[in-house]
Amino acid sequence: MNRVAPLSRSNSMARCVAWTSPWLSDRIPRIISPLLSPRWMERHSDGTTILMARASLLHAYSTGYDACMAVNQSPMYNKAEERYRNASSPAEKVAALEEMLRLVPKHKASEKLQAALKQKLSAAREAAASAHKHKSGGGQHDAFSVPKQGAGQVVLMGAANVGKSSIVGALTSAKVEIADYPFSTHAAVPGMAHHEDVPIQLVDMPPIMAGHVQPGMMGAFRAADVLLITVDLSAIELIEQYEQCLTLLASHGVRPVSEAILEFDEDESAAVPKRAILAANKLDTPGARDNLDGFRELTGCPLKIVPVSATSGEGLPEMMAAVFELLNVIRVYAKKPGKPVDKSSPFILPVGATIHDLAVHIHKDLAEKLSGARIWGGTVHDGQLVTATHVLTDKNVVELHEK
Ligand SMILES: Nc1nc2c(ncn2[C@@H]2O[C@H](COP(=O)(O)OP(=O)(O)OP(=O)(O)O)[C@@H](O)[C@H]2O)c(=O)[nH]1
Ligand SMILES: [Mg+2]
Repeated sequence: MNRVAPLSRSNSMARCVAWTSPWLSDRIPRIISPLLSPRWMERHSDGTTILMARASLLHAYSTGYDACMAVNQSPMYNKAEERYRNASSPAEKVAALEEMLRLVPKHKASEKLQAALKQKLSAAREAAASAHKHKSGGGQHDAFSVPKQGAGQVVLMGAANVGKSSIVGALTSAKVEIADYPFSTHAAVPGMAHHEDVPIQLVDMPPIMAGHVQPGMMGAFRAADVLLITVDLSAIELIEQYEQCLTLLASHGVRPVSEAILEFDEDESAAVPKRAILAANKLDTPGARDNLDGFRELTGCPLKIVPVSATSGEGLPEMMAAVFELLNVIRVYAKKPGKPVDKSSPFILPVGATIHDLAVHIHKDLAEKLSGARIWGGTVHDGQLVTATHVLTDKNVVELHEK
């Protein structure tokens, strides 16, 4: 292992990237040294180069180099980091940090990152212990917390009467309360919807009021994988409904974005990006399409807008497809050698997951015994033999091989 670039100026430590392309390895040190002040760069005997530098700079730089970003931390680590950023309790922070520490690559280059994680973990453990001591037993804080199921959790957010419960009712078998008077929903009501064969959890919520939510609701919005901000295309207050959601999120340090890949700010006090879609409901009502045009024009809403009608069902499949795309996950099917593929329940993994990640997901022991795999679908030849580091794509069929 040769160090390529020595430690230069001290810099706030951020993120590791690694790449194996010799082309990149030759050029990156030369191009980035003046730009990034790399903290550390190493070449490993397997051809991997590891660089640690400030995340924001690295991102700006690496946009021209897909290969570089593609191997930036593991997708499992990124998921855990996302859970950490969205944690609404010290206990959730502890769980996410433990996972991040387990998943961070154990290289010399990541020693600083490991140390920082350990420091955060011990602070979070202390906070969790003191929160436990002071817990009054009311459980109020968790009143709206719903255990996640399926490929991702989508929490509905919006003013009264916009049709949140109607959307959940149209897509799931959950017993939701639908009424033409406001505040008909009082609790979080989960239900399972589908995009093709992928189960996705929808959670109906009580309405938000200007600048105010019931205790615990904000925690549910933070914990969501995707927020479905819902507005009513027939309402005079259409724009206000949208702005109320934005204001509430902003006042709690949350910034909705329709991007599958989240870029967290190094500064932990900055607003946390949250994946969100805008569901413009009641498309079946008179004048709804004109109102939608006006809404787009006047708000310049940067979120992905999906026009839907919970009543007629129009737009709901497109909305679920948009949610699936934003969840940034893939589905893969497992197959035993000599047996037909089991398509009844796909495995859901983050985009960028490898054969090894799939094995870990199924069972830790399986990952240890893994020798490689045969895969079908996507860009590979049917039945192609691949190694554990092969990156999976949506709808791959995988036959794991043990040593
Ligand atoms: N025309 C039309 N009416 C709808 C649609 N979706 C919901 N509604 C009606 O709007 C009213 C409110 O619907 P809900 O689903 O209860 O609204 P909500 O957002 O859950 O309301 P709260 O629980 O009070 O926040 C009901 O009368 C629904 O039948 C739609 O797509 N088209
Ligand atoms: Mg409701």
